[in-house]
Amino acid sequence: MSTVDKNTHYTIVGTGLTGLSCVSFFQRQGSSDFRLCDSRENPPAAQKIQEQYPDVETTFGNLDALTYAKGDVIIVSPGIALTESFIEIAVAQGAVISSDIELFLNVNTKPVIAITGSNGKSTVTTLVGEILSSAGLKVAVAGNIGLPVLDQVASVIDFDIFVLELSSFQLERLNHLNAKAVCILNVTEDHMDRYKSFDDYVKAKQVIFNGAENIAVNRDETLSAPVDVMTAAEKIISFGLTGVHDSGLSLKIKDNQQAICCGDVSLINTAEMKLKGQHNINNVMAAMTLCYQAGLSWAQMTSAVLNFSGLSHRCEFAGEIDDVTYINDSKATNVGAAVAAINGFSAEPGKLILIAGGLDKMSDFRPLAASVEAHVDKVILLGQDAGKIAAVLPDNKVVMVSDLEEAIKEASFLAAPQGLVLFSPACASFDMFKSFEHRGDVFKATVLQLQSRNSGGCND
Ligand code: UMA
Ligand code: ADP
Repeated sequence: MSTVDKNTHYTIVGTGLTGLSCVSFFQRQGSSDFRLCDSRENPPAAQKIQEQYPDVETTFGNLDALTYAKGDVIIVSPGIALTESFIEIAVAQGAVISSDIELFLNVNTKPVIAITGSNGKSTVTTLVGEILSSAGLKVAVAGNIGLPVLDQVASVIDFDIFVLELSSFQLERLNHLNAKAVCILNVTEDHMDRYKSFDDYVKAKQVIFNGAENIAVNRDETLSAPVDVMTAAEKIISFGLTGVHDSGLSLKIKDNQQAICCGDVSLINTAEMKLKGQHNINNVMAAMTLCYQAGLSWAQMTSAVLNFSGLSHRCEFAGEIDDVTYINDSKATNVGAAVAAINGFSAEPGKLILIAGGLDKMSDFRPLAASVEAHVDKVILLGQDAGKIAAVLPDNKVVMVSDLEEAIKEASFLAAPQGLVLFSPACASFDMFKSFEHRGDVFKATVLQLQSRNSGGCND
């Protein structure tokens, strides 16, 4: 891979995973014409930076006084809004905004498959990686999934293809991605604390289409398609639980079994999939379409799809107690994800207890109310913004609790035999937990404790 531009001065903003991956990348490239900044006085990684990169120039705290020459590049981590005053000041002085993804694109010569959407990104990204690997390709999976792409460039030297999960924050600071195949899985409200309007959020996602060779469009989601009417139809293959597309995937009944089909050819019997829920059938179709557009045949994909059991904290089985199944969907940090999980299980009336709540991201909870009305018996609410969810639900369906332990205990009292307790919070976790993973781990551990207590174990 070629080097970074040696004639440009770079400012890396953010000392999280992204910022530090840029520092390592510059050092590997033998470039030292950069400084590392963070708008926090004492960012969590300060000591590590001092130890690992003692020679790197750093500025922590207010960044408004930094100066820039025309053409300097400011690499902004995704967690930082471009509306921050120190970025507007940099741009006014002639600095150009860039990102780790753009640095990667400047040096990358391999095909890229890129996935965005409000929900399902990590599931689809991982599955695309598994399908391509099972076909014998050397695959690097990276991006918003928690693996900065520049770190992957370092660790996966001999790769054939990149699979990138991209958030709206990462896309909003790119011009062209020029990917081999891309997909916007769906767009529902998320990160409304970062965007002026839903339209701005939609626009950020649409950047993924710029320069794309192939586009996979989800027929079930209106905001999955390019809004640019000039996009050539031959670039697009659609998939979906509804409708058909000549060369794309659809859902049909074949020999009395529901199957993912291309035309009339049955490819996957959905009952044989380890992934459960309607939304996951849609995710599988997205992953298969992208792999097809990257050059695989449908037949090459079946075993990887059937073997894929999904990721932790996404509609994950957490335990069974007294004939009631407990599902950990802690990754459902927005309303759209929780709605998909509730609808996806298609529980019989009276059988579904939902545990939700946490930190609201300025969401509209009314779509959740519609799903609750159709499928949920009782909603147990916890967390800082529980009251906002309760406000849109009928009083007789709501039980307020103060923590997750109490929520699970309450759910175990309320659940009917053969029922389902779904923990799908529709909110961020940071009011009570370190992360969605921490929140999901607490849920699973508490379910296991209850299971062991009920079966006479001595876990207390
Ligand atoms: N921050 C400051 N000042 C700074 C730098 C950071 O206050 O100068 C704060 C940010 O507001 C943010 C936190 O520090 O709250 C960390 O932000 P960051 O961009 O530095 O985080 P990284 O560790 O670099 O992680 C980022 C992505 N984080 C975000 O987009 C917030 C990770 O996605 C991603 O996995 C990683 O890059 C590698 O690409 C996480 C995420 O939550 C999982 N993404 C959002 C989501 O999925 O909903 C978009
Ligand atoms: P992301 O990376 O976009 O957050 P994940 O694959 O981690 O997506 O799934 C997060 C949550 O979103 C899951 O817990 C599930 O409830 C929900 N979800 C998964 N796939 C979909 C989909 N296709 N449509 C709507 N919601 C989904």
